Amino acid sequence: MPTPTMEDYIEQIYLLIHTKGYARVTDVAEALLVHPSSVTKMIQKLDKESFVKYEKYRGFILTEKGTKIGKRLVFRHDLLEEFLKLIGVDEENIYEDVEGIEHHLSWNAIDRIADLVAYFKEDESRIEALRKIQEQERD
Ligand SMILES: [Mn+2]
Repeated sequence: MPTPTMEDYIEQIYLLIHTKGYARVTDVAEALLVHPSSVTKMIQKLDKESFVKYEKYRGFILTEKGTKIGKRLVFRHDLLEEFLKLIGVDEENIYEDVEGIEHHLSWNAIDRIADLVAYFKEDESRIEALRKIQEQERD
């Protein structure tokens, strides 16, 4: 199991590969606001655990295992953003909140949150009912 920090790296590498087609040490450093030397160190660690394949001077790619996990991590991040938005969390808090909680929920909890998001999306009136309660709370 990857640690929270490893998860952040795998998630960013997956995103970079899927938006730019490749991930370089500098891109990852920029995305995670860390020093490139930290990225190199982490890439070596991820290589040891078979999440990436690191080739000196040629960069690195996600392995099949890394890609599979990266996809789940991005899904989890996006789902939690959708969930917080749905329950009415202010836009400016959403990204930071998700970054703060995403590593600390079980996949069981993630699946149940996915059910709840699906429940709300299935019928728009459910969201409206929630908004009504929230308006009453504010008065
Ligand atoms: Mn994230």
